[in-house]
Amino acid sequence: MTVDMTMPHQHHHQDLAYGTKPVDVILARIGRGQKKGGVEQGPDCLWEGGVEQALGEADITTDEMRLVTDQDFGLMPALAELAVSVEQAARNGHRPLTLGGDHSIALGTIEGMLRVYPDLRVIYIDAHGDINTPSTSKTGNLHGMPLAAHLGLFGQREIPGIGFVGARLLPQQLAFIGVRELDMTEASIIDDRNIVCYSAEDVRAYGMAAVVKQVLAQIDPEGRHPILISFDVDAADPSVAPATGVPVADGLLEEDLDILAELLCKTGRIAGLDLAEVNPALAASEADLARTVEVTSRFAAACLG
Ligand SMILES: [Mn+2]
Repeated sequence: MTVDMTMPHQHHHQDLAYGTKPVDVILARIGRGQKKGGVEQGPDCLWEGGVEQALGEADITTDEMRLVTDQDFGLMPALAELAVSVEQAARNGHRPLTLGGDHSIALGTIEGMLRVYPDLRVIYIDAHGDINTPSTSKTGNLHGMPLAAHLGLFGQREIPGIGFVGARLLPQQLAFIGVRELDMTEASIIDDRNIVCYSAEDVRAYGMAAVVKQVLAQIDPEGRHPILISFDVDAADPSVAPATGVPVADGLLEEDLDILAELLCKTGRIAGLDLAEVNPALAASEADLARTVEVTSRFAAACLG
């Protein structure tokens, strides 16, 4: 057998223009990855309160609408079902937009995307690392563990029902933006594995445009990989997005989010988007909730536009 060494490398996804794929909306009414009530109402609140309108105004085509809830059979079956919904959307050539829900949704969304795009890149925008294992977690809350699960940092027996996660994410497929509250064990996991990580302080020091450029240069230097953006609203400053479960001071500002969304959208490779941790029950006022929903909706439309 002869091998033609002049053949260029096959770039499987290069022919696909992710930016123009229709969007499938998944309402993930999932709140049992943490203990504060109300976050399971986030998806409906986001969709009806601003996301639908923002996508429409940006002329983004939406196709299917799916619904997943953890109320009937519990958290793990809901997350396994979410993985299947995301997988189906991606296989149909669509971009899954998952509205959470607490950030345990990333167990389902990243899994679903990896089944279709093994070479996926994940840009995780969050105040927290969400990279605890059951043994390092101080709270035992699953919304703080999805990345550790995908990286295979703990045994599947440690959490009953998590067997649907293939644990096939490599550290070099992941980058953080906006992090500012890491447990010591999380910080060493990120350090030891050389995971690309830019804090909110880095964003203030270098500017968001420089940070995005660095992130893309580090996780996708050839500019050819599909990207999942997993956005936790607590990445934003509490003055920008107050209606969330675990707010942390000194976060990203509105202009940071605008630049972030614009530059990621410009890559043409956003293959999916998660919106997590909007909790309408934790808003101190109608105005606080409206601001949180508005900022999140604008971010979504700018990413997918
Ligand atoms: Mn999170």
